[in-house]
Amino acid sequence: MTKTLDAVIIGAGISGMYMLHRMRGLGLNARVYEAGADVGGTWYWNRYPGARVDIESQEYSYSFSEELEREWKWTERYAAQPEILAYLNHVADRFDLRRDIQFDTRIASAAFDEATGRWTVKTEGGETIDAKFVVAATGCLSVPNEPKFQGQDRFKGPTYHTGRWPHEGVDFTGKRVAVIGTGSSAIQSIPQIAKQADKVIVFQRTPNYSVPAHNGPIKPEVVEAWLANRDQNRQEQRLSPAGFLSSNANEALATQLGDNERRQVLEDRWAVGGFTIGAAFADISVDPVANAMVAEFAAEKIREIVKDPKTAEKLVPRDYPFGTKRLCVDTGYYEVFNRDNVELIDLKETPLSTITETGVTTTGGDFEVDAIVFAIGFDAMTGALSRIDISGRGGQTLKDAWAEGPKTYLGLMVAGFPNFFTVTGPGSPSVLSNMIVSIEQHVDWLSDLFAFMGMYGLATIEAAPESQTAWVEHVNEAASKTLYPVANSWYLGANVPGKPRVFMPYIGGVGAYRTLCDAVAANGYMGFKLR
Ligand code: N01
Repeated sequence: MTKTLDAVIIGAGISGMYMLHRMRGLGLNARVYEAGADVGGTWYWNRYPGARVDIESQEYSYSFSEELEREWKWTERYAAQPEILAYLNHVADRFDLRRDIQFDTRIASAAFDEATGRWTVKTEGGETIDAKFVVAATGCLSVPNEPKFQGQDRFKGPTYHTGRWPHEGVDFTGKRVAVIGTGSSAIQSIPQIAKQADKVIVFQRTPNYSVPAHNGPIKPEVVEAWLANRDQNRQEQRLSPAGFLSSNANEALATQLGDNERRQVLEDRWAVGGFTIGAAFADISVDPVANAMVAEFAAEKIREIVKDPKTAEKLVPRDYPFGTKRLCVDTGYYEVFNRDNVELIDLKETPLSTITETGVTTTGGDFEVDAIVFAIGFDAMTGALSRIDISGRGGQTLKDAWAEGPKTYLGLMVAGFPNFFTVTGPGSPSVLSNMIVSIEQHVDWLSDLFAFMGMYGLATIEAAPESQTAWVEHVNEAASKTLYPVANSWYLGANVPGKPRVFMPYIGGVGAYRTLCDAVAANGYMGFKLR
């Protein structure tokens, strides 16, 4: 039997939960379909040891309900995964969301019917839903990169992916553990695993820049100051470059400061910790000279912390500018290499050749281990959507439409796919920002749109192909003015073999992007076709 709804929302993470709440407020009959067994999205799946947010807790939360914000008490400067998941469960309870969320249900396909102007959505379990709107709240980093190492199936011990960590946790006591990858997930988990395991061997293909979190209990004065000025803080977040204020963006140019002055700025920010260093100067991400100054400072810090000079040199990034791969925020990452039970293998020097029954073999030797942790990241930004069979006008599939890389108008809609929306889709600030701020902006914008369509009795909205083309050009042009495209990052799909090399997020800034989206809406949804 076909279920009829106003809207299907795919995913019960931070986006899907809020979208459901807003749709209910509009009187729409919406239902969320979620592959996992509970709410939380990213924070439901990523349970690896050490997982925590790297934006300060008071900033990384919903802003739509002041009561919610005032009643929830964060305990740490950077909340750990269990606390964030508890928060999201609290939100689900507080707003009674679960009665409209169907868990353990993966969406298999969504097809637009041109005759009716509606979508037919199918679940993997065989249910069919007829809906006016489909909102993909599928997340930017929700599909783990599949390990594809030669010989991996031979390995006799357990293997884990940081993005799909067992709910019951893993006890590494007495074990020798291989960790493959050195991105944020690895950098957070390695210090924790090393506390427990007998031996940890880190297999690094590309070193990452990481800055200390200086995590600790959240300071009462920080919370008080945030809440005392709550409305203004939230508004400033929404209009800021990256959706959070604690980065404390500096307008000064690194190249115009004297050596001592520049050094002082960097030292101060290193001492504060977190992303502040990424915002130390306005020219870091556009001027190679300024960038090299910050990169050199970071390299000095690595050499200061890591006692063995050979290991330190291996940990210093060399082949991409500072911050053009997502900056990591750590608790004791470089320090972990001073432990006797941690060894670093540089896969650029000695590439990984195979996984064997008992461990990992590189061109430099065999490493026997009891367990392997794959911290190899995600098929980012497009991975979740490319795994659903989505077809729009004329039966065109999203896969085909995006064969050369994702194309959207404002990261919100794809030409030829009416009434199909992507929350924090490619072409929006998304992963270059505080995700919750960007999620709320998209969901609020969509809610206003749904209200508008309801008021005027409109059946469909779609992106005009020419607005999409212009937007894609603008997104590319914005990226090309920065150093970001130089790095082989997941922002460009470079971590997934065969993925088109396209800079996917919009780098123009959260505030500028919001202003633009608001102007589009105020001008009768300029660039969209409404019927
Ligand atoms: O994944 P990654 P992640 N052989 O893609 C290596 C967010 N996040 O899960 O750089 C050997 O960054 C790969 O090497 P290389 C955050 O946005 C947030 O750590 O491709 N190595 C790299 O070192 C983050 O950026 C938080 O050469 C292989 C690593 O695996 C994003 O999620 C916490 C390999 C993958 O790093 C992804 O982070 C965690 C291979 N075949 C994550 N394939 C917080 O907010 C890949 N690698 C705290």
